[in-house]
Amino acid sequence: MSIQSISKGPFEGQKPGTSGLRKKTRVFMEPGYLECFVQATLNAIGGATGKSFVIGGDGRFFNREAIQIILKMAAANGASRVVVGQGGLLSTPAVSNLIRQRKTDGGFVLSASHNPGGIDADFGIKYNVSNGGPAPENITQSMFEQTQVISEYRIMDAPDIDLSNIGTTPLGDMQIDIVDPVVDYLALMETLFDFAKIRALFTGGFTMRFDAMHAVTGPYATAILEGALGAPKGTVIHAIPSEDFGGGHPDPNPVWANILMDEMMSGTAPDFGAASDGDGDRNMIVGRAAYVTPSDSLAVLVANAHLAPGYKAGLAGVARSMPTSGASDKVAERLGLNCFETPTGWKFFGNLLDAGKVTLCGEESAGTGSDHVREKDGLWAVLLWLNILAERRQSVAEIMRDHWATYGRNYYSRHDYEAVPVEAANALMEGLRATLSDLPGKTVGGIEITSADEFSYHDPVDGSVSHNQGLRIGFAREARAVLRLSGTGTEGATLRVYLEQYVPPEAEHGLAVDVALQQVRDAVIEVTRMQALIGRIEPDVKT
Ligand code: VG1
Ligand code: CO
Repeated sequence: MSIQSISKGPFEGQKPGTSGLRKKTRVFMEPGYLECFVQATLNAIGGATGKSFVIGGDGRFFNREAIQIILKMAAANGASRVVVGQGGLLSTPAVSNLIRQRKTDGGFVLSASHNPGGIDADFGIKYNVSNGGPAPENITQSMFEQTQVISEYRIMDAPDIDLSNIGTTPLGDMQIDIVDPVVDYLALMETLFDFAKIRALFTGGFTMRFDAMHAVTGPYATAILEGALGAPKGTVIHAIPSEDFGGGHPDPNPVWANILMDEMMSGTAPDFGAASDGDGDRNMIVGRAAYVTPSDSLAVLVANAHLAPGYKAGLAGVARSMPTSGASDKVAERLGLNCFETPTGWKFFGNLLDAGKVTLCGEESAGTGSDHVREKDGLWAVLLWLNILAERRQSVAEIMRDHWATYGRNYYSRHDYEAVPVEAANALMEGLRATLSDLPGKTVGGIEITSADEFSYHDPVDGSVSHNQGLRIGFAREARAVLRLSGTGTEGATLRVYLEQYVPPEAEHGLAVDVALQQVRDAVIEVTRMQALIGRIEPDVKT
């Protein structure tokens, strides 16, 4: 075994986006591409000498090969220890937990999350720091700078490491700990939730379907729901992770999780349904004939978290990403909790969580989490819902009705326009940006615009500022629209339009979401000149 220095790089475009570097799988498979990004990351953190890392991925195509490469590079760069999931599998929240529990210097997550997998689909890599959370912007920025100047990488010339057995194995001077992906995560969940009570709920005949979408949560959900909590076999479907997610799109929303949705809307629906994404950090919650929009789910969790043992002392506060609806703000206001609005992406919650300013965080994109790790956590959200259902003994639909009657309802939907030509998407955003200051006071599509700006975030903990985090338009009567371009896509641009209309507790809460949002949608289409600039007004996906 020898350490080799290979001349390679730089590669263009290795700029981490909302959640790490995501590209077509074939791009990652180009000789030296992954290697240069990993070396740039190690260079950006001041080298790997004596350091320890966690490595795991969601099992998609190229996961195994990528893990072998990173292990050999870590060894060649002088790392002392790497913790890796058996078979190379770890969910994103499990990586976060292991970094924290085993006090490693950081970790690598191999995933493109909710993007499809396969040789002609997507792959991704993300670096997390010692608090268990995604690298903050100053680090992703220096990683990007390193990718632009890199000229060689170091790798151990060694045979592949067998990751199939739990235990410890050396690679040169580095120690590799191969761990069960589920055990430590399950132990953490047991400290937060009343497993006996949830078990009793299932014993009492409560029924559930969890769609793992052929992705990484399969083994976790099976062990926790069907194992520790005693739910009947078959509660978890699509439970075996596959390299291409069964040919599907592991995105837990009503469009891509349509098999689960169809069952939940049918006459034979179980009491509760949930799904998670490729890497296990997102969640979809759906009751019998009652889809819960992620922003509402966050609000319900904030209002009810004290019912679970891990949160019985109450919450320090709540943070949501800017495009997430204000439903959680309404709860925070009434409960007197700290309330923060951050840019899209979990990396912005890290400082608030570390400083103890917030306990729960959430994003409209089906991400919810707490201070138990520094990532969003799909199964955690499902277990918190189960704990609440076990305490309240009401249906999901009843809980939602009560919630809206108490706090009002934030009708909400996100409209995605996918694979828009980059120039067209930029033209639309530029055009809107240029008119922002003229908009307040105008009436468009029958509603008056009261504010319009581009969101900048001032981190209250470290004072850093992040500009260009989305264009927002406020309307009279608590309606709002937000526009931004996705930072996780791999093809063209994805335009995200977030629509929201608040109605107070005494108002009608049973409108179809599209109907409630019609006015604000029409206003956005008009004000952005959408038809003229991108050639369409119908989105590809509504969540
Ligand atoms: C999307 C979501 C964002 C989420 C990010 C990563 O980003 O909107 O809320 O944090 O994906 O989630 P963007 O830039 O495409 O809008 V995951 O589960 O893909 O790690
Ligand atoms: Co994800």
